[in-house]
Amino acid sequence: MRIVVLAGGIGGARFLRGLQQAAPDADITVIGNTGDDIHLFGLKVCPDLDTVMYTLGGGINEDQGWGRADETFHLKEELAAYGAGPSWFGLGDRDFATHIVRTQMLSAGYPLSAVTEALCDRWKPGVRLIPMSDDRVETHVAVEIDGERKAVHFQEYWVRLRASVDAHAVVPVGADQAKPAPGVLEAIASADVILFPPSNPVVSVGTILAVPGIREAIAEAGVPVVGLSPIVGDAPVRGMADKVLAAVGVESTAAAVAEHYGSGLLDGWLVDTVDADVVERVTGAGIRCRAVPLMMTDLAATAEMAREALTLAEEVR
Ligand code: GDP
Ligand code: FO1
Ligand code: CA
Repeated sequence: MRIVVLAGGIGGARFLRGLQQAAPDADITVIGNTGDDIHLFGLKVCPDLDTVMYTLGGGINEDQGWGRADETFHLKEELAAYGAGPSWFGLGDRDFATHIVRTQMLSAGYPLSAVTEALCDRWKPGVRLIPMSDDRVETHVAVEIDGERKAVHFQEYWVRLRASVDAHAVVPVGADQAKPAPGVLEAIASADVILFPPSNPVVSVGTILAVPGIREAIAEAGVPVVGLSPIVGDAPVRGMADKVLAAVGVESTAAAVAEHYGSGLLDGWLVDTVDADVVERVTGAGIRCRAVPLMMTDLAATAEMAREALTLAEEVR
């Protein structure tokens, strides 16, 4: 079975571990979000690609969900001693090596998709990880600070500001000009099932869908498209997804997120058991819906979520 997953960082990566356990023989292609990417200290940092790569490759900091296990921060301290910022983004020594190798390869002319494949040669994540695009896409967030309206990089909004101010708009800068990376449209066209893990619907899955051709390819693939809600009990399980959902006029409920994707894209939607009351509403919107436990507390629970998603896919096929 060929499975395509559109993934952000932590939510996407943790779900993928469960999917690998639930479907050990499946051929899994992950289309990764690169809208979170940022250039720091002359280096290209791809947080969501790295989170997937490290999580599936056994190098992730499990408590944090991002960055490397057993990490140190000597380089960051030395940079700070020179007054070289930003200091609000925690790049560790081990992690730095990834960004150095990536930047070196990009400078030599390799596209990001080829670089990602080379990095994965080390980590062996057990999936094919492809960035959504080789072209530069950067999510910016329009905010108002001290009465002044300005746009900040998504990482600045998320990490430095901790989404403490309202987001007026979320713009994937460059997405309209970006082309899907080699292999993306081919993977979608030959998929048996397409999954939206519990990833951020706006800045992760939404950004991937903003690359011209990807949404269309999914809608035209003619195979089941099933998503799992990242919103449980009217709030994100982790992070501040409610802030970016509000920016696009979507309330933070499992039902509203399903309707935001829409029946033109989604065939099936899993909500948590605490949201069982919305099953009827989602079904009424033309999306087959079921309530099952959706908390990725451990691998067994996550694998069960993946099994439920694949079962729902069979029902809508
Ligand atoms: P990010 O790039 O690190 O922000 O990660 P993603 O975009 O892949 O996923 C973030 C989303 O995952 C957040 O909106 C969380 O609400 C959601 N999430 C995290 N853990 C869980 C969980 O255990 N269950 C569910 N249903 N959603 C989760
Ligand atoms: N998230 C944080 O909250 N603080 C950090 O300092 C931070 C550093 C960081 C470094 C590398 C990396 O791959 C990810 C990192 N993240 C950090 C996570 C990440 O940037 C965000 O949580 C997601 O992009 C939000 O979707
Ligand atoms: Ca992310």
